Formats: sequence, C-alpha cells, structure tokens
Amino acid sequence: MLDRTPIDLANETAEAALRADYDSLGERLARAGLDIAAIKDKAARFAVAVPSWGVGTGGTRFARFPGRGEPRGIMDKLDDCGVIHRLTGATPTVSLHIPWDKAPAADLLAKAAEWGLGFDAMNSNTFQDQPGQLLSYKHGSLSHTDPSVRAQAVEHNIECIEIGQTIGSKALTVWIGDGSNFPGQSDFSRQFDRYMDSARAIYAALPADWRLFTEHKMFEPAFYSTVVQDWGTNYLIATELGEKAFCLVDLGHHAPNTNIEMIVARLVSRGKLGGFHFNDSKYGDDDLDAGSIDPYRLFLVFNELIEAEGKPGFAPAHMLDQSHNVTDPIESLMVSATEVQRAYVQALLVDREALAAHQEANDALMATTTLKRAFRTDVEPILAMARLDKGAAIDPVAAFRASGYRDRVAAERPAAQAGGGGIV
Ligand SMILES: [Mn+2]
Repeated sequence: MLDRTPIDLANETAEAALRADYDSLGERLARAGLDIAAIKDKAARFAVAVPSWGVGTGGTRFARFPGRGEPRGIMDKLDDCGVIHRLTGATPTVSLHIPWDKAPAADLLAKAAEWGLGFDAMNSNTFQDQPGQLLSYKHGSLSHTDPSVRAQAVEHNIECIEIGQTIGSKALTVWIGDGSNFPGQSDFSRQFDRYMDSARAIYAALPADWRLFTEHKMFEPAFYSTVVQDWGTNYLIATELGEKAFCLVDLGHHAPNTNIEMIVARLVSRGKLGGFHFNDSKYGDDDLDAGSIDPYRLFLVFNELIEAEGKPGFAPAHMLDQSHNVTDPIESLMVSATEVQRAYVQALLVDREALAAHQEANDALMATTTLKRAFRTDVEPILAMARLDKGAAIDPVAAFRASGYRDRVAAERPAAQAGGGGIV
C-alpha cells in the first residue's frame, strides 16, 4: 500500500501557495461570470479509466525495455492503478483485458476494494494467439474466412462479457487486428459481412444494461486495409447492431491531421459516440501520452463534448490507452489523467453564448479567439484544489517519487525479462 505521510507533508507545504493561486484565478473567472467552486466540483467528478495493461512498460516492434518493479499479474496491476487513483483522485476505474487479467472474481473485487476502485469496460483479445488456443488468428478473427475461427472469436467475446458481469463492468470494447496486407488478399465486402455476422452474435449476448464499443483503426497490424478502418465503418457497425452499440474513438487511430473533433461532433449528433481512448501521437497509433504533442486538439475534442453535455443518453466513456516506453508508467498515467481532466476544465470555460453569436455573425476571428481564451487559461489551481479536497496529491508525480513506492515494489517484484518485442 501507499504511505500517506509523504503525500500529506507535500500537500501541507504547498497548500498556502495553492490557495493564493486558486483565489486569484477565482477572481479572474468571476469577472467573466464563472464560479470557480462550481467548476472545481465538476473537475472533481471527472473520471478517466486506466487500462490494466498501461501500468506495464510498453514496447515497439523492435524491442521492449522493461522498467523496475513491473507488475507480475493483475493483482500487482491493480495495486499500481490504485496508486494512480490515490494520488490523482481522477481514475476510479480500471479496464481489464482478457485473457491477460483473468483471475477469480472474488480476488479482483477484494483487491479493487482495497483501493476504492471499480471496473470499467472489458477488453477482448483476438489479435494474438494465446497458449493452448485451438485455432489461430493469424489470418483474422471475427472476419476470418473459416467459420470455426469466427465462432471461437465470438465465444471469447461472450466469455469477456460473462467475466465482466461478475465484477460489475457494464461494457465490452472490441478491437480486432483483422485486415489485409496486400491488395486483392481479401474481398472487402465479404470480409465485412463476416465481421457483421460475428458482431451480431456478440451483440445478442450483451446484457440489457451493457454497451458494446467498437474501435476503429486505420492500419496495423494489417498494413493495407483493416476491417474496421475508420469512423464511417464504425458508425455503420454501431447503427446496424442496435441501440446498445456505440463507436469508440481512439485518438491515435487516425491519419495524421485528421479532424478528430469533427468526427466526435458527427458521432454525437447521431447518438453513437461511445467513448474515447485518450493518447497522443506525432506519427501514428497510441504511442505517446495524452496531451503531450497537441494539447489544443485534446481541448477541441472536449469543446465538442461540453457542447453536447446534457443531451439525452450522452455519457461517453473516458479511458487512457497509450504505450509507455521510456517513462515510469505510473507517472505517465497520472500526468495523462491530469491532462485529460485539464482539457475538460478548459473546455468548461468557453463562453458558449459568445461563441454561438460569433458563429452566427460569421466572425471567424472572434469565434476562434473565444476558444483560445479558454484554452490559454491556466486551470492548474482548479485541478490541484480538486485533488487536495479529495486527499489526493497537489503534485502527484512529486508525491509518487517521495513515496518510495517504485523502490518498494521493485524489491518485491522480480525483474522482467528484457528483449522481445511487441506492443502491449
Ligand atoms: Mn485503443
């Protein structure tokens, strides 16, 4: 467990300066008609899920360089996730990945309860073969040409739902690696029809109060085409499956320069936005920490979400999904959770009445300046005060380093094997 003493000591030292900064920001916001306490309460309620696989060190196709004290299994992962939530107060749920995180439900629930954690969406895995698995996914899973491979993949997804039901999860996220590497390798239409048949079988097994999230990705592991390539395909899937099916937007799964915030607006307008996998990228996929390259884009995504707040049934799921190759995963996830929360709070500051008026008047300059004004506001005192109120850390990374947690688990957990590749 985490020793509270260093957190409390650091908070005591930093509290007076924080209160001064918070009061000063409060005065500034009040001049714009904004109530800082109400915004802080919203910030405190904002939550983003941590993926269980995120607390391990990631890797690339070339190598993986394990960190110290890497989690040995799901119980260690839940401890690490608990630390992230204890220090940020922003990550109350964990998203499990099956079969990596298989464990008796009672053990999972007991460990989660130790840290005050719950369970977010379940994630199935048909993009790699597992030990003892009968049929291979080398040439696809839910869209495979062989019906028995498709049946195996469907069965696995249903098992994920069943496991999720025992631990209080309410959603299944499906991402498949199916696609093709060469023009002509697959018939696009027949392949998609096979995918839809499989997806319908999974959807039919979904409990009444569950949601199904499908995640699109433009490339990788297939390098010519993927079956669920883009948001349009994803929207087709969610629409054809039914009202419990929604599109999941992973920020890293688009071509560079894609206008993701507009995709978000489109999906919101049709009630099909399921949620997000937050990360950032310079070139592709979910390589980098949320907000590390383009925090303005993250803000623009949240600007669309705030615009949609209050719409019936609008409840997008928030999760981090990123690979940590050179940083301590706990530190990266804490910073990322805070960055996502920051974008949310900045978007709350947008003067929507003024923005709408500028849009109606075709005043492009004032419209964009209205957004920029919110984005430029340093909302750190609001985030830090929300953390302090919860007993979390004013400065999570500093508190984590002072806690000695990494040294302690490094002593308990045997060093992971170096070498090998694989994006995890
Ligand atoms: Mn993802």
